[in-house]
Amino acid sequence: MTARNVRTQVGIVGAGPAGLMLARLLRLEGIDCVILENRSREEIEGTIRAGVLEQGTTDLLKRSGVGDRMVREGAVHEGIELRFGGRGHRIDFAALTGGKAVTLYPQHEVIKDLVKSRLDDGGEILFSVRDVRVGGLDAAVARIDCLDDSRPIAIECDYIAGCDGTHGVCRSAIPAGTLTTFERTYPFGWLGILCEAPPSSRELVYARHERGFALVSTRSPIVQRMYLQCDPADDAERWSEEAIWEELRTRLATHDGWAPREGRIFHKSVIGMRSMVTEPMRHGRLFLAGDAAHVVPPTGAKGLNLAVADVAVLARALAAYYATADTGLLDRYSQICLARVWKAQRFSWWMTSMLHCFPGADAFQQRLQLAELDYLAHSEAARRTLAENYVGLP
Ligand code: RFL
Ligand code: PHB
Repeated sequence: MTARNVRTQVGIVGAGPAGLMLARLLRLEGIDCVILENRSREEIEGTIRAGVLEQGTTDLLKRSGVGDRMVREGAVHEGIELRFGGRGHRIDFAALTGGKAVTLYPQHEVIKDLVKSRLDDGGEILFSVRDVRVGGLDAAVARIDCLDDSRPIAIECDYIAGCDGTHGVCRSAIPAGTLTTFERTYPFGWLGILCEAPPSSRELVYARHERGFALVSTRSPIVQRMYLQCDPADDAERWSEEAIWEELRTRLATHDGWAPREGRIFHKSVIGMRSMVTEPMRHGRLFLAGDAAHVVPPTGAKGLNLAVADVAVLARALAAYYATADTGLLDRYSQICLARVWKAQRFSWWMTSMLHCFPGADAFQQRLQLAELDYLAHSEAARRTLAENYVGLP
């Protein structure tokens, strides 16, 4: 089969939130790009992941003309509940942050909106490509090679955006010894479920219990999302519906008799919990963004939001470069992103540490956890710190 050769300004590897949002922002700046994705459109539009969008993420989606459905169908949440010792304590985001909030709108719906906007604009996304390789990172022109069916495609570009997530190929294409990786793996995972039931609570509930963490989230008036701390090696299939509800009832119970509203569970999976940061987030013509550069445990609901924040910086830097040939902002990309990434890492680690049972933790550590939660319940300053981080730092 004859090879296809493409020349573009920016080659984007990965059609997750980072890659698709970058393509949208570049389009608004009149910058040409190509997106390569190794899964099919159906797969990326059907993968269940995040749900919480920070204020800055929703503002950017709206400003970029891809927020209409999110505004219509998303649910604005002005607070969350922290639950421990059988009692709930509300964190009032609106009051503590001057009116800010988060929006509950599933990640795969964001993906659908971004894919549709790109295709409606006549942009291309190469789905289901194989054998993606990136090169020329230190040369005058960067290059991406892949196979579309069995047809070779060669893309030459000025820059590559590595938006291919944790298991992608871009990070590992950077020469050994040039990156430093900071990493922590937690000794537990989350069992996540989707069920057919009405909402159990008006806002998200983050619960700490002696048997482990539990989280009540939502997807729509008829579909709910809940999580339970579990062994990271657990097989979701071995958790029966009854065992899941029993554990959720126990961990979420309050003295005034609150119980989750139950319904058929139609999706369950176990996810690991990890913190990881790669420094720097750039090598030559390759810029890493989103999960390709950093991973947070989901307790702070930050992953997707960090991915969007990275590409907002990258799009601005590329726009400045194409307008003036000045590489100043591109040169500061890593430094600008990492300042935010580390703060989100700290917040996600702190929420995780405060709310989970650590195997082997002694009574001293458990008392400290409870003291931290009690401090939050009784100090407005402490609640403001949580609220400011949860809705998203500027
Ligand atoms: P993604 O979404 O992983 O997208 C990467 C894309 O690249 C493709 N790919 C390749 N394409 C071409 N060639 C290759 N060699 C490739 N290798 C991979 C993949 O198929 C994929 O389509 O990364 P991105 O764009 O950086 O986005 C990151 C977010 O997806 C992630 O951080 C969030 O889902 C994390 N997360 C949450 N984030 C939040 O902000 N709020 C939340 O409430 C939240 N909840 C969650 C979460 C993640 C979860 N899981 C499953 C880990 C809840 C869960 C349960
Ligand atoms: C979700 O709705 O999937 C969700 C909500 C809050 C989190 C993590 C995940 O902290």
